Amino acid sequence: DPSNLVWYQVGENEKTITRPVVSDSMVPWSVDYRDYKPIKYTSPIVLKSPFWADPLQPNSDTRWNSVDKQIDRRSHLGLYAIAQGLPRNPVGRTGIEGRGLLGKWGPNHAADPIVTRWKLNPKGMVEINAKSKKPILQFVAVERKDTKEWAVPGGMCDPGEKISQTLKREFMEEALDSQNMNEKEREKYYNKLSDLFKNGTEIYRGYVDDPRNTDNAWMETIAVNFHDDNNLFGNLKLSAGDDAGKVCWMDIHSGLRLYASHSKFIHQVALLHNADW
Ligand code: RP5
Ligand code: MG
Ligand code: MG
Repeated sequence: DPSNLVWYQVGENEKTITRPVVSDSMVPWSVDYRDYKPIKYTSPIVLKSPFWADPLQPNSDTRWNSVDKQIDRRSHLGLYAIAQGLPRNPVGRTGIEGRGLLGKWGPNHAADPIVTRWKLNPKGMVEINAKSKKPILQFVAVERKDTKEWAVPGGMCDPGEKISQTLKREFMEEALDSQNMNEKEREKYYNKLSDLFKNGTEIYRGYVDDPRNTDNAWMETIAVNFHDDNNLFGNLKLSAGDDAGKVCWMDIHSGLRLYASHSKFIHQVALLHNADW
């Protein structure tokens, strides 16, 4: 995947780092690769030890593969190995050692809310694709500020936070710009969202093919679909916030090219609803 060869960094010290190519056959750790020369990289943002990041060298009492002082260090893929004191990416070689832009050594957990509705034509009827004869589904998409790619408005789980909270909080921040609401507005939107988010269908749980992944730090997520069949969302105004630059209802079809593994999640959602793809 060519988008995986480039290392993005936003904010201060913006620069691009080229990820050494690891051919698919050399990815598994079980394959002997004596000439493997990953570059070492930890972003200057992470080196400054922000509150969301682990220490530069993990403490000797870090509890890998467990919940460690509220931080979930378990992987959805099962137990991961510790090599030379550092977690090893369970999927294999990535070309980069260190944490790159990720805060946590090992799994970095996120949640992805996929909010969908049927596309309506100007007459208010569900729009049907002429070729497939299937109805067209739309989802709330954001344009990420970092890579400028369209994506699901997901984000990282805070320590101790329940997934259901992360899903709501990230949707509020990125698709409704809750950080720029007053208390009253925030409550109104939160209550509406809570209604819609009561019934979700889990779409995916596992590793994400994220451009930030390294040999020692990687993204994992739980993606959940919330389908707005009762037009709860009808008059909720979308507004991009936090790490999202734009937001919109996007038509779902097989031509979508989204951030990381998000096209795969959206395809699953289309199958779930027997929608056009
Ligand atoms: C992706 O990164 C996940 O699927 C999730 O959408 C996202 C979380 O990272 P941030 O949006 O907080 O950067 O791997
Ligand atoms: Mg976010
Ligand atoms: Mg995000």
